[in-house]
Amino acid sequence: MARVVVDPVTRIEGHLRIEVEVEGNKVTDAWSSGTMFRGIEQILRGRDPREAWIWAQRICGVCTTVHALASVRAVEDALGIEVPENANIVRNIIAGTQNVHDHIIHFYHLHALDWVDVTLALKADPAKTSQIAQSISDWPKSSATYFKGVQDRVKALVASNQLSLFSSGDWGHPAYKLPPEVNLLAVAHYIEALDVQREFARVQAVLGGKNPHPQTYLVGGMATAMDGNEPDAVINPERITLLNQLITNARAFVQQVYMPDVLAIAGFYKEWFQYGQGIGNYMVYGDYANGSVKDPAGFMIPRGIIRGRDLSTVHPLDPQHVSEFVTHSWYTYTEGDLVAKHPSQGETNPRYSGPKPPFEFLNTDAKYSWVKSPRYDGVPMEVGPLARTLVAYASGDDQVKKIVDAALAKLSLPPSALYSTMGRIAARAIEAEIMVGRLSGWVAQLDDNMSHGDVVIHNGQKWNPNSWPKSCQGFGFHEAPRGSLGHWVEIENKKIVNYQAVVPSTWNAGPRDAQGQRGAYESALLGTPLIDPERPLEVLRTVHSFDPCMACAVHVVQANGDNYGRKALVI
Ligand code: NFE
Ligand code: MG
Repeated sequence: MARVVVDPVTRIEGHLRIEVEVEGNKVTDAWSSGTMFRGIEQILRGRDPREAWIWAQRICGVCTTVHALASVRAVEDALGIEVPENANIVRNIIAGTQNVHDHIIHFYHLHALDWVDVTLALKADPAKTSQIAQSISDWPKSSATYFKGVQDRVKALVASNQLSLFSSGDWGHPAYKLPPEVNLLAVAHYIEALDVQREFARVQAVLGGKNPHPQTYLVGGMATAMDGNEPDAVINPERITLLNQLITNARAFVQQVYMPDVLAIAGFYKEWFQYGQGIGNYMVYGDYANGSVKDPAGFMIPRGIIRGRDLSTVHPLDPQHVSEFVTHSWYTYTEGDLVAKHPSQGETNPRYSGPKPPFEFLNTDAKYSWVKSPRYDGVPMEVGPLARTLVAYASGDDQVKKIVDAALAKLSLPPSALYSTMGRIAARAIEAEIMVGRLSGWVAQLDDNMSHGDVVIHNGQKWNPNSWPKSCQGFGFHEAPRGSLGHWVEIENKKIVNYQAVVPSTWNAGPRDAQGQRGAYESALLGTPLIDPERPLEVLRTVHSFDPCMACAVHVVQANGDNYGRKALVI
């Protein structure tokens, strides 16, 4: 039996350590540890709730805007504020753009290299790559000359001996299975995706002033002035044209590159539709309201829970049933560390007792992570694009069903294949395709409202704190790229007295709870095959399939020179 330590896990946001026990080339147990503490919940205490979103948004620079949205919604919920339709639409466009942007980055820049061996791209025949590309898509950049050009760029990079971001890959690992030509195709699209994500982020620059961290939120609406006759308004006919153009370009990339690439690569790794199954419970708050965020019936992404992989029933969800354990996390609760607390009563009292330099194993019988352990009715849940796809599929969403069934048919797989590492990757592409399609509808709605003179975008009714109750509590939520996000705020005498964020990566990356139940990463890693425990590429495949964000999950790391560059320590 060997203990394999991967620390830090790279190609994620933030700092994550994974320890696995390996027996007979299979993972027999796993522990997930968030190794950074941020403390934004503490920073929010004592502040004016109207500015909470500015601080909360800094929880993360990858899912950037999502915490601003959850935060304004929490404060609006506490103060009983409904936002105008236009504000809701602009929020949907910003959030939907974030979703698609994030999924493209995840597949190409954070995850692809677990499946794509860049060095093999050098051995490809560009003419054959061109044939493959044209057989799976009508994306115009697909000539042999184009792929030869990409190959030459990679050759020059290798010859320069400055591999930069490609320098510490597991190149040559026997778990890589793509033919050289498909590797070249993926490398070409890796490079193209850099431009695509930069261009698409301009939607946020238009509507939010900048990316990351758009600056146009307000409690009660948005600060994005709409005026059909005003060249200086944030939203005017010229901007509508620009938004449509940016969305059209991104949609072409998702449909003609991202989705075909996912299907092509997945076809070579079909066994990964069995590995990485995980907990089997899926939770979705739901989001993208057509009207009020208080009415889940109108959500584009339906709310609900699936238990034990049973798609015959979507269980109702009530955020009151969420709680967090700190039994195995570096925090203490006033009532002791065996209880779970609802976030409205939540506490963040850090007390580190983990490994000391230069090296110690995690003490997995005690506390071993900065991430808390969220539970629903005491049960661990997986959140994210796969959870959303499954809940929508089981709820009978026609569009989701159609795209999922088409993808499964192409790969000759049953729906149960979705409960897997590759299922998470496929679900993300499916979600991106649906979302990028919805974006133009919201822009059209905005344009239509503007042309009818409906330009109200803020409800300032309760802007004056003297109109607030002496004390109140609120819950704000969002389906962020990585899953269900909740912010809970308590306001007293016009100030925040408690603030708790329970974030998608908190759900997925959390450690065991008081009952010893594993978190989502920990469960998904069980049974993962490892060809070579010294190079645990397969562990990364499953962990990366969740798109970890530890900055979010634990909402200042001790920079120890040794810790840069992923390493696997086998003992
Ligand atoms: Ni920092 Fe995030 C998303 C949130 S956490 S990336 O998506 O909320 O998982
Ligand atoms: Mg928290």
